[in-house]
Amino acid sequence: MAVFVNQLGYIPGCEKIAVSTKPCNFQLIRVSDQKSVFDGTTGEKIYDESTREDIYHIDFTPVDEEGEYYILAGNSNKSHNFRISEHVYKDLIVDVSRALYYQRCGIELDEAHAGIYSRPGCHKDEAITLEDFLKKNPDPKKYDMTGGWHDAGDYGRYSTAGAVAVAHILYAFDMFPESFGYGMNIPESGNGIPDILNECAYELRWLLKMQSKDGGVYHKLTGWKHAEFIMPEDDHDQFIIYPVSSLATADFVAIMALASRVYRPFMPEFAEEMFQAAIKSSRWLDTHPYYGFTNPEGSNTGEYGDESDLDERLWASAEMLRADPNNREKYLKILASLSKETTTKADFGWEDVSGFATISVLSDPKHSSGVIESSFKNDLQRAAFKFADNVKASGYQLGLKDDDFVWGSNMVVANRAILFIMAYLVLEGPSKDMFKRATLSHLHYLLGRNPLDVSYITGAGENAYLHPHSRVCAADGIDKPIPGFVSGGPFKTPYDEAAIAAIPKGTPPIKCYLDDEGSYSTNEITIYWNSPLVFILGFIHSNVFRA
Ligand code: 9MR
Ligand code: ZN
Repeated sequence: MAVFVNQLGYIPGCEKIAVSTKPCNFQLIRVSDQKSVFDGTTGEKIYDESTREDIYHIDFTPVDEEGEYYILAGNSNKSHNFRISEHVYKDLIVDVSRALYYQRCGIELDEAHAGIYSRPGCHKDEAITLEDFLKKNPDPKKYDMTGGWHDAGDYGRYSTAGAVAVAHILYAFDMFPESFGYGMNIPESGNGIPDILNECAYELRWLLKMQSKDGGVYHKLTGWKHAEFIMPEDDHDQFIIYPVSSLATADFVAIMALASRVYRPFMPEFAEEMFQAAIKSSRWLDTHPYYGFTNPEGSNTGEYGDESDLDERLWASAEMLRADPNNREKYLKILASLSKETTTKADFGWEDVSGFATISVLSDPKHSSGVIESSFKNDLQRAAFKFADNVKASGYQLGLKDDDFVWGSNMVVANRAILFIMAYLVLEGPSKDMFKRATLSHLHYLLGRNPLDVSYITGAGENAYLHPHSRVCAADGIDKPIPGFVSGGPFKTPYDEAAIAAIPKGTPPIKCYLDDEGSYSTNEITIYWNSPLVFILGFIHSNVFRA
């Protein structure tokens, strides 16, 4: 039998549940003196659909005393050690934020900030356009496109992915500013600006370079193929500027508009530059239809294709409405018409960004409970209750069904939590508490209370995964992975050779995971799998969570 816990631990005053695979008596043992401070019996048998197994809850909610503990189930089965503490996720929010610093491209990560993971600046060579690349133009125009965060385990940089990663973070900062007082020990630390904004500014400055002269935004900046498993400073493949897409342009408008209002009090000139950039690209959107993106034949870097740009345009109009009060009528009209289109208004990933419009509209202090607001609120309510039903039916208290275990399912987990947070903040009534519990249960899953007993965040917990698919982590010669990286997690139809070979056919989706650096489809890292954690932890450390 086995007992699964959140390996970092639990917050006093909140529900505390571990999952046992067998019914049993249990004791909660305090590590300092090995004394049992609480005991009991597992609850009723629960059939968990995701594993096709019966599981049992070990509920020790009444214990609020700060300390380090483990669960002794039966007479000999120990869980991992974990803490009960007000501060149990304090280091985690710093680590998941700082992980982005380690993704910085084009700048040396010096020892003072990066410690054992220091490395020289990378990808400083100039880039050329796809057209020149394909024509093999002997004298192509060269562009300085340095900067930004490496997207993931690869060294590409992609506009839509970057915008989404920054969005999770800036909305968190906007809504829960009191949670972001922490220093991150990055080069800008101590400049009087919250470090989380310093870090995001690094990505935003690069995104500004992705805007073309006429306002359209280039979809991505990558090599023709992914680099081998080498350090980024050793990768001198030609970087290519791929064409403009309306997806990238609309996301760009949204993120620049959002950033302009968030940065205004801290960096007014930068905020103004972003505001002007948003206006320019917003005009481009007015006069251009959908432009998608597909990889040219033979290129294998990320695609981030998307058949509809309505959700991106919805988000852009919601943010322009807030950033540009002089043109309120214009954006209100666009928002009203787009909000009637079919989008979920409840997701926060690179493909479906419509949930960001929901956050934008419903977190606006000036929002007026008008017709548009109600439509956003209704969609939020519908989605949140639907996923809450999944939580109730799940032994692991998870709002995911088999089909949700897509490539990067841990983002689905995290984004469900964001939806529950929004429901908690916006909806009134007796379900509020349930949404708060569901938020925490998704964090518990990511930190080890799952059927694989693994913490999906490097360095967080006794059994944290060790082998992220990350070129840097694989090539740096250091055993210990950089802390704070969220793994993509189980994928119902593993795609890479390592995972296909290791995971038997018929394995339930929630267990289709391999902690192997070759497993890019179940164990990669990306900036936008980390960023939702900043939102969730920002909420947990906020005044509203404590209220
Ligand atoms: O996160 C993306 C996932 O949703 C897609 O299913 C997958 C395949 O298209 O691509 C993922 O994004 C990858 C990107 O294309 C390139 N950098 C690494 C990303 C994470 O695997
Ligand atoms: Zn680089």
